[in-house]
Amino acid sequence: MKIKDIQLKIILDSRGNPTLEAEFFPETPTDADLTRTNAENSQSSSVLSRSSSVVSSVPAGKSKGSYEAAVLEPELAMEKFGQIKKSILEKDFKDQKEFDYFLISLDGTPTKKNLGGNLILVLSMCFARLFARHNNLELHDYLRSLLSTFNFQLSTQSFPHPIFNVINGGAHAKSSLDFQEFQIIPQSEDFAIGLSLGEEFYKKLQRILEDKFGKDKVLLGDEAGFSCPFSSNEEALEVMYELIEKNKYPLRIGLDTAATQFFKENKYQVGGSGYSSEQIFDYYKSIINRYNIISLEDPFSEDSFDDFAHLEKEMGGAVLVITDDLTVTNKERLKKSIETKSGNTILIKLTQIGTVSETLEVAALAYENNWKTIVSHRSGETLDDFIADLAVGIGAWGIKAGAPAKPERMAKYNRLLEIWQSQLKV
Ligand code: 2PG
Ligand code: MG
Repeated sequence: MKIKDIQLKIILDSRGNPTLEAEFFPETPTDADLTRTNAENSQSSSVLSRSSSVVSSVPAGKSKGSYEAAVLEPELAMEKFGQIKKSILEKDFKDQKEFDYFLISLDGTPTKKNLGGNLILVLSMCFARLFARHNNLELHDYLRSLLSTFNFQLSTQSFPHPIFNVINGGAHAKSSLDFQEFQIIPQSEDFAIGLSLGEEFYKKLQRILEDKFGKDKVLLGDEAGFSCPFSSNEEALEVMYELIEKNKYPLRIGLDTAATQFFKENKYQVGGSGYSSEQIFDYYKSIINRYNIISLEDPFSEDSFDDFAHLEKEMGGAVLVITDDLTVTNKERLKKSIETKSGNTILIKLTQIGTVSETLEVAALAYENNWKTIVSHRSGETLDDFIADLAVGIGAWGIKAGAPAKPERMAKYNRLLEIWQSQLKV
């Protein structure tokens, strides 16, 4: 597939920070293409859609792992793009891998620090969208088909569980909470039911928090979850747990503690005290049991393979032990985690590695080793809904897209709803 033109520009993300948006324009269909397409499909709209452009944009993290792909300042990325644009437009790419690895080789560094993971990714996502359209495929079907290029055939038809981050702490809020994300996860396999449960819980929680702290003290964090002056992590868990129990909601609680953020001088600083890894381990065990917690993401700092392995060994049968900063969607770090049994579920973030192909390769590796995947947004988001298709495409166990509020989060949940409804019709 040849690309006729690419436009790159700077837009603002949900935190008001500059980020990249790319637009790919396909080669205009030739007369032969038009005749062929008309014969294949009598609806001329398909021809029109094939000839229109596609747009993608990249989000940005705040609690980032040290091993993530490099991010360039958007202004500098624009300059770099000016240097490589011609070489991209000259080529006729046979598939996603060829496109992505062309950019990887142009960059020439393991961390993509030359061109920037953000620049490479925004181009890679646009290529995926254009290639899917070129082949008359829904993006999620196209992404699923790409898994097989990494020798993995997905057999399950499950739909991702939405993971709603309803209380924000850590780096994502001004509150005193050490833990970053307090999530609810519907137990229903029906996505539409799960979404409405999330909405109902979120609205009830808002009323409870406003009564407890006063309206002016209930703010929103970066991922649209509530940010309030809780006195401890347990106080936040207690409010959520009570609400679930009182209404008998089929919801479980999940946590992303994002422990790298509060690991200082070899101790986990929680609630004003320093915990050793053994102490924080025992603390996690007690809250998992008390609040019937289903998942724990980044409970230890980003190089603590052994501590993750310990938790996986003791609690892995009952809890999703999720690696985020530990694995950073990186094949080598996932390999090490698999070898050391440091977890059972990997968080998948396109931005951490910087291309669609490498992301899929990591997902395939996870599945081959019986790990689950959860696709995730970033705290600084855009209106792009690519990750919804990615989560469905790779058959992820879940998708983390923030609270069910704010347009940049709802874009993902609404796209999932659209895919869910379209699958019901089949
Ligand atoms: C995380 C992410 C997304 P950030 O830690 O999982 O929720 O946060 O995008 O700030 O790295
Ligand atoms: Mg995380």
